[in-house]
Amino acid sequence: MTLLYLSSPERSIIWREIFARQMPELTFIEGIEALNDAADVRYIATWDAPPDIAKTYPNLEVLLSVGAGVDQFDLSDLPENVNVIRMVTPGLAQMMGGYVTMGVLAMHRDLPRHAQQQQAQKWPSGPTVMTRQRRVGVLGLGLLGKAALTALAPFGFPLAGWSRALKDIDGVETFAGPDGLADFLTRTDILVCLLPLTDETRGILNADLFAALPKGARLVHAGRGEHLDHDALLAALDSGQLDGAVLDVTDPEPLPQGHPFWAHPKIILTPHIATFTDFEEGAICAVDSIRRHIAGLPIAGKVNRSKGY
Ligand code: NDP
Ligand code: OXD
Repeated sequence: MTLLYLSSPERSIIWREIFARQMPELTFIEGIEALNDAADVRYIATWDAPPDIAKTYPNLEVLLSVGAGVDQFDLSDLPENVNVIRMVTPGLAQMMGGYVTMGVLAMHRDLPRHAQQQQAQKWPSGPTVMTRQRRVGVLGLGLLGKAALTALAPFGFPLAGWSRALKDIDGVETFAGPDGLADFLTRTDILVCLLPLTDETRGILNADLFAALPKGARLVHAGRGEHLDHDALLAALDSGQLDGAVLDVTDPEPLPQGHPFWAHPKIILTPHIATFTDFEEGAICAVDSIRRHIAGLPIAGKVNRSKGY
């Protein structure tokens, strides 16, 4: 029973040790060069799937993403019997809660404008908006969307969320599906995107969506770069339809030199750091997922292949 590990050497120091301790029956192989027989491989842990995965690893049972997303995999390229599993760890959720809180508060308190004023050595104050007057809406109510809402709860923003299937979350107004999107957007002053990237969500942050938000709304985007139409965001910021954006993800990453987002006065850009899979938590999650797979038990991070997340 072999796990083929194809990720960074820093992560492998921790993973190797945890697998040796918690799953000694499994052979941990780091790198394709170290592999004697590809037919031994039952599990692969990686960010990018190796080419020709189905043909090369005929006995593969589980493809583990070392991150929270799986959009980097071509799911159509994998045999149906291969389970795709992503990281679901407490640290991922906790850190994202902190990032979204930071982004929402930065937008709520007009941080980009204050930063500009500091540069200009100016001290004017703007109108004060109370949190109860600023409605926050989260696109995506999975592990990370829910964590964001939990982190935001103490501040007093009216909260809402949108997902594919309707959810019941204490203190949160919920909306679902394409039919629920317009009503969700109409009541949202700060929009947070924590959707997975799928064929249905690619390009969702576009001119139509921005036009459906109240004038002067703001965006906090920590999903995937391909959710966002860059030109539409720039146009919405120029026209005042949107009044600010915090972006943790872009397409491509990093942006090319000279891209308008780098120096835009209304954009705060961070380099895909909203959250991170702690190596130790990731290894523990991987061991647990493999154990559950072997035992035929439900697995928290198991991807629904037809939905794509
Ligand atoms: P989950 O799979 O747990 O949750 C996804 C949520 O999105 C679910 O609530 C789902 O609805 C909803 N959703 C998916 N498709 C649609 C759709 N077509 N219409 C409406 N709702 C939809 O994902 P996580 O919360 O763990 O992660 C979300 C994303 O965050 C990742 O896929 C990745 O893109 C991003 N991410 C960003 C990081 C960063 O550092 N910036 C790090 C890690 C992840 P339902 O519940 O009804 O199925
Ligand atoms: C992830 C990410 O999916 O870093 O883990 O975005």
